[in-house]
Amino acid sequence: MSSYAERAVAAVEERNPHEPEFLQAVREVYTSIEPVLREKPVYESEQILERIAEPERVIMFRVPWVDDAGGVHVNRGFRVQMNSAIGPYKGGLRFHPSVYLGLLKFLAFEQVFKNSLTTLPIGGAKGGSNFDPKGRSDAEVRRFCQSFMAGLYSHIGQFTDVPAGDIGVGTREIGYLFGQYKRLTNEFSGALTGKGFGWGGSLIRPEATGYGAVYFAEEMLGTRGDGVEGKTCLVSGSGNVAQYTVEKLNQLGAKTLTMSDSSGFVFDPDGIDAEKLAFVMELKNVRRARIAAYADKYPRAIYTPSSGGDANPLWAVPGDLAFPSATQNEIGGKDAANLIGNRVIAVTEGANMPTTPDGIELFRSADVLFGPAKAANAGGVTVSALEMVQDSMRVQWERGEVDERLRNIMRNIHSSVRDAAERYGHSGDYLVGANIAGFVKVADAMLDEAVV
Ligand code: NDP
Ligand code: 2IT
Repeated sequence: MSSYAERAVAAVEERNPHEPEFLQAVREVYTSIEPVLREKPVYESEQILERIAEPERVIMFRVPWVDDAGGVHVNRGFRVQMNSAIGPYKGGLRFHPSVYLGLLKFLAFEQVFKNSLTTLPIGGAKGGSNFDPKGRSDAEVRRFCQSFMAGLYSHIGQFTDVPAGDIGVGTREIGYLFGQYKRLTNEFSGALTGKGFGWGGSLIRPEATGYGAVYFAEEMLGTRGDGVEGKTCLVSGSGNVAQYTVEKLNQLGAKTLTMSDSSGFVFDPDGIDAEKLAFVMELKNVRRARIAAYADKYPRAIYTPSSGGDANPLWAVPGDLAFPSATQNEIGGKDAANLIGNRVIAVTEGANMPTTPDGIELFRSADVLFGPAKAANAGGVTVSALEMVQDSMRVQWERGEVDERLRNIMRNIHSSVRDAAERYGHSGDYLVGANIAGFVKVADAMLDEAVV
């Protein structure tokens, strides 16, 4: 007879046939929490797996806007409010042409368990649009953001749902979104996080995801008497998460060899030091140009354009630690095999679901330390939740205080994930541990709150 997890996966597949990323995320979680489902049959009798994969609410709206030449465009806006059992909905907004409902359902589903792991009282959500910011002027992005918020504002709020950034949404976009929210509601409240420090934001929020991922790697390596100091590192992406991953790696004495964008990657044999990272930040955040320009500026670096093949040459560069920090499914089976062939010690997921299921299996069987996204990249939403605390108290904490809290929470996430894996007979398996620890808290809250 099939298990409850298998039956629930089959039911979710039948209901959501054209959403491959969502199904991938659900399969991974459900199959890895089997031990806890066996231990507590009440999860089945109360249909927790059926309920937890169904968004509490989905908002979908038209986003019309006018380009600089007067042309009219229409995009699609979404907010997937997945689960509010342990707190108000919380999660980022993604602006990227690949966005559709199924992609946001995967991200919102992951967010539920990630937010549970942070130890803070936040439910899970995700939103965004298929708007492509590339090549758009500042004024076009501003008009788009204002129109997006006109469609969203009545569904969010400090006690309801608190969006933040994700791919394509950084401090600039949060500013435009926040200004419009404030205008429409006549209220200055912490309804968005990732705000500028001068208008209600938290210090360390820009750094939090990248710093948190490196802190998590440090914890994992610590279990083997090792650390990031002196290691060579492969980082993908060159956006928010990648930039602050490299910054923290530099601070801790590691050397980063690679960064990338969707056009290609750079390999710098001398390492991307603080000065070169400042160049990348200016290139990506101010000039909004391509990473290829890095190799023009630093001629010892080699630029390789994306080929679209089934293996990414970035992951064939020899390195001790890998930090995939761009997007989902960016490490496939061949990439994992290449990393293992080059004796990678740890893979720490800065992006959401960057490793495919066959990649994960290979890392497991090769005994590579594997930090799954919902634990390893939880630092971003952690400091978002700390921003909510500061907004409620009408205070702003010092940089050192926020960083210290982030460091402690990443340490706690690491130990709760390890403990859960150990308790259920999967010692050292961070994937099983993260899924179980994240799930149990939300599922038990759902039991307490009855069938709603
Ligand atoms: P940014 O928009 O700042 O940067 C994204 C980077 O990834 C860019 O270099 C971008 O290249 C690259 N990228 C995006 N899509 C693709 C793609 N389809 N193929 C190849 N490269 C791509 O986003 P973030 O750094 O904020 O987010 C990166 C990842 O981290 C995402 O998975 C996000 O969900 C996750 N994350 C982000 C958090 C945050 O706080 N921001 C928190 C937790 C997770 P290009 O410029 O060419 O598009
Ligand atoms: O994937 C994520 O955790 C984020 N994009 C951050 C969400 C948040 O609310 O800060």
